[in-house]
Amino acid sequence: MKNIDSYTHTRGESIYLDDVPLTQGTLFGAIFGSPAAHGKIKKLDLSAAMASEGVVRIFTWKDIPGVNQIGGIVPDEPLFAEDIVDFNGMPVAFVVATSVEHAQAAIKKIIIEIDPLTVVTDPRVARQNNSLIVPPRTFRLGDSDAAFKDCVHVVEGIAETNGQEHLYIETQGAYALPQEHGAIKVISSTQGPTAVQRHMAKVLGVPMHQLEIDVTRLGGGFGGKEDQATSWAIFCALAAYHLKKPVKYSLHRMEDMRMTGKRNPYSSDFRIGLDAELNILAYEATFHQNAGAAADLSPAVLERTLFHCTNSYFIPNVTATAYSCRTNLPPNTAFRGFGGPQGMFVIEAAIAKAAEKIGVSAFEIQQKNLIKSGDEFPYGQLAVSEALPCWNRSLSLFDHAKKKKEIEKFNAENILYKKGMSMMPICFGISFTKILMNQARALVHVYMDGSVNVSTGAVEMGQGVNTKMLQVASTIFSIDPAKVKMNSTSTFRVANTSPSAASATADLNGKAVQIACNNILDRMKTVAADILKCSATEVSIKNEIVHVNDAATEISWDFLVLESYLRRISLSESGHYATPDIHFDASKEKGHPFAYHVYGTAITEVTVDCLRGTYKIDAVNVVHDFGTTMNALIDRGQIEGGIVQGIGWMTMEEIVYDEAGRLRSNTLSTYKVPDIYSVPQMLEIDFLETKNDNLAIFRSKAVGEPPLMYGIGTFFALRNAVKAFNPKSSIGFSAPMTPEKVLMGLYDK
Ligand code: LUZ
Ligand code: MOS
Repeated sequence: MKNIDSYTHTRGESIYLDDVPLTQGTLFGAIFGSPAAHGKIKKLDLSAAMASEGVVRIFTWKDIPGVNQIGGIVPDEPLFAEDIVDFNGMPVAFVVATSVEHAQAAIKKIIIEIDPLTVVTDPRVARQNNSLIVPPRTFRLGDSDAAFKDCVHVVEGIAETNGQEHLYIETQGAYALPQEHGAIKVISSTQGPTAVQRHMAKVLGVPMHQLEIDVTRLGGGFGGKEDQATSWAIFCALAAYHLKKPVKYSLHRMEDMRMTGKRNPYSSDFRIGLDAELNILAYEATFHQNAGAAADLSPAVLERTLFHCTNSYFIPNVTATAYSCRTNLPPNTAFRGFGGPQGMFVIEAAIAKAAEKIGVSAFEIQQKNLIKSGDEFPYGQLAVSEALPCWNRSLSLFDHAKKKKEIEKFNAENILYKKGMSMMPICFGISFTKILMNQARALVHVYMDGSVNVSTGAVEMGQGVNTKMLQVASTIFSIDPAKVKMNSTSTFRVANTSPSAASATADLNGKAVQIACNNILDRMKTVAADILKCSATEVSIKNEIVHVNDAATEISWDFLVLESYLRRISLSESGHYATPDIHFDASKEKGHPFAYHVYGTAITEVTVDCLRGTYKIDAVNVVHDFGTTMNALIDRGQIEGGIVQGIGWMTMEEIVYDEAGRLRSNTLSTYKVPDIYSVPQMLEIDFLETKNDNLAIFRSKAVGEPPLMYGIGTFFALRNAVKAFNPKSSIGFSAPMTPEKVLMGLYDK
């Protein structure tokens, strides 16, 4: 089934925040962000801005009726700066005017004087200063200290990954519309409507029931709107609250890039130990996460780094410690993979470095140590592994041995071009690591004409979740998909939702839809049984026809729906789902946190131009564990997009803050993302149908985040090509592998 939005997307008819028709009297906001990354506000003069044309009012923290606090995990993040600013772009004042242009013009007239304080941008410096967001955490399996003594090969090093700009096509924004009795309706470009509602209620000092957050769809989220859509929505709501007028703010691209947090950069130390047969016996890693100025989601991101520190390998002795370091950058946040990719990069770097030292290829170490069913992850969960099936199938399907020979031949025959290849196995845990978040609800109405309306907590952000929700309802009822309509995501229809995140949205909300539909269906079957004088257990519906013991009857879906209504049977239901069997004890750092894992293997081939340092990606060939996909088109789209986004992070996307904490890569001319010319020339995805029982909706495994990590393979393929040109190159493990770094590596002495 096609994505239900494909037709309206193509025709430009899909409705995003900026497509919502404006209500008469709408005012427009703009944020004045701190020009300094750290300091004490000495003076804030709003008078010239207030006098500026079209300005209605300027809001600061003094206008907050409730609390000036939006921290989600740790209450350390003021909505507006009060006397201290701790990142460049930190909101100081919200100007509301009669037009966007007037609001933007007024911002330039605000005068601020700041006494500078020391700016820290390096997480290792922050750790030295003991400036941590939360206490460090350590995951342990076995005894790595003891195991290192038994190792024949011990290798250590440093691995670094930079941040990543989310670059959702639709920037952050919201539109607040005052309603009667003090209620406010907010159209928000958020992955987490309940997070917006909850923090807005606290800031405004009103009950949550006054606040409807309504989301039709987002033009992309990628984690950037899991927690960070909140402030913009509250600014609008705060102004609407005071002015009793609709207020809208959607950020200019450069404001968005400057003021919002990104993927957490990490700087990490590793030590890896192997025996003579290349078994990895011991692994130690210390992660320094650059959290930025506030906790935001960083503690949860940190946790997912630890959960993924051994990627797709079984290592019997592991000690992994993670520090969340407070710096003067915008608070960094969720980004597709959520700390997992940062952890997985480090173990891949450790394996690559060990291979070099030992004089084997990384391939051999990777293959030898793939996790098997029954092996224990460092956090105590036992694997139900598809690692080997994916790995082995990728070798045969894509003829790895032949490719390897071809590349060796090419490299022997060419001086100015070198090819490189890598293997990238992935293993990603599916569930929110915070157990309580693994719940969802859905509201299903069957109307008396047989049509169906479904609301869930899932936010459509281009990933196709609404198509999957619709498929669940039409499959359970066995009716034409055209009979089902998906509603927008509203906090007034579905309450207390978890954000659409963690790759778990289709699973959690899909199961809630399934439960709701099944409950309605059970009641309808009782009605059918009464009409047909049989038992309800004998009744089923197939393609809109009521069957008894698999034999078709004369009764249609439409007839049965109407008959149920006439008999005063409820045709509405709210389904609730909470993932069973997951648990985690943070005091021991052990448990069974994930419903299941997703596996896969990517083979990446690249060619480096050894004169220029430029490169092209010849192929990324993937065998991916889909379980049993419920929508191959959508899932393929997720894999393709994830791979390209991962490649962007690993190769060209380079976030640069200067020493003053100012973002230099603050526009699309200085921040390069993959375009059609930089995607792999070949991108093949093989659907491995895996049969192990799992908790995925219809056994169709989560697909949102896992493929991003295939992109890590490109870094190592490029590195291998550099080494083919200059075996003595000391090129390290610092992503992204930009052409500049490649060039330096090629000619490194
Ligand atoms: N968000 C979150 C996530 O709050 N918890 C998670 O475990 C998670 N994982 C991936 C992406 N977002
Ligand atoms: Mo996400 S990083 O699943 O919002």
